[in-house]
Amino acid sequence: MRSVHSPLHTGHAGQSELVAGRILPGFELPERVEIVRAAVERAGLGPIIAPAAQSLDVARRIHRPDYVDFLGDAWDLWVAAGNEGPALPFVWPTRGLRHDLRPAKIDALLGWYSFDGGSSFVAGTWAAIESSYASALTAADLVAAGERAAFSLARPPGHHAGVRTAGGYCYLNNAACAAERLRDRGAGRVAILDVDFHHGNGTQEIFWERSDVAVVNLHGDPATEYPYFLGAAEETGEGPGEGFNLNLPMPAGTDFSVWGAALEVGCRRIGEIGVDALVVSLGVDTYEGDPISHFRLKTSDYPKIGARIAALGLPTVFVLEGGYAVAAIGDNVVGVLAGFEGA
Ligand code: 6XA
Ligand code: ZN
Repeated sequence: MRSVHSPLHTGHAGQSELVAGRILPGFELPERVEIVRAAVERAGLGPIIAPAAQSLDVARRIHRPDYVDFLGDAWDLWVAAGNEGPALPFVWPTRGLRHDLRPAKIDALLGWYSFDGGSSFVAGTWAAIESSYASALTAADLVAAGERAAFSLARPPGHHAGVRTAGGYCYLNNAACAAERLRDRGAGRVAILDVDFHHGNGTQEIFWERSDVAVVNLHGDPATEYPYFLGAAEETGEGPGEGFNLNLPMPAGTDFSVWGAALEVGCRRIGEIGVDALVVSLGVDTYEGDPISHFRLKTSDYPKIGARIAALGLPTVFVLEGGYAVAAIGDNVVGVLAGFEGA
């Protein structure tokens, strides 16, 4: 399969995040994608191509247009206000505060357009966001044009990004945009299968009331795991989307014997719904060695995931999400993709 990749992600570096009471360098590093790229090359998975230039039209339908504009403007506004380091929010319009007045100042806009402090901006952030988005749409176009599968080998990730909020290292929801693109190109219904350790709260929010994009999430139980405030089993969608959102939360310590059974449930559900194409939010922070997550999958489990996904028999777009055990991220991601191709 072809992988879509742009070097522009490297400008999104030097972000900070608040971890256990300290501002630390972010976990979501450029080397993550560089290591996956090297592993794709080493495994001979197929050509690595550049993304085609893409308009922001799909992003503006998936997200609020003013949010997309903000992402493009945030760094310049931050610098114009006299700041130098990473742009981080520090105040949010949560319960008890007003949400009906869009603020004027960048310090407040950062909180207005985010749900946590995990998505800071540096000089190269917007170019990286655009390149990750373009990679996902290009991969979707390859699949819409008849390829069995394609891989968006890009960062920043996207599955936490909601209709109007950044968070959890995410800005534009690349997987949601890929699904929308597949719909635009003729798929009647699409499924998104999110196998990242963390619940894809943004993806769930975006498609909550839609039946044309079904969302299946396997993740750490939000009672104890980030993002905490979405992802319970009882959340099944609303209105026309009722029954098209499936959450399969699992406790910390889950290994492949349990996780693989949940994947089976998720895949069967996708089969019952009946879809024309699949987008996989491919996070490998389910790995036993991941520094911020709490499942116990082994490197030898990842090819089995790819093989099970292949058995769905669907045109498939893989979009990279999380995974922070950098020494293993290449083998784990390529394990899924090679397991898919070998099935
Ligand atoms: C909170 C943890 C962010 C999780 C990001 C992630 N600092 N999401 O991997 O899938
Ligand atoms: Zn994750």
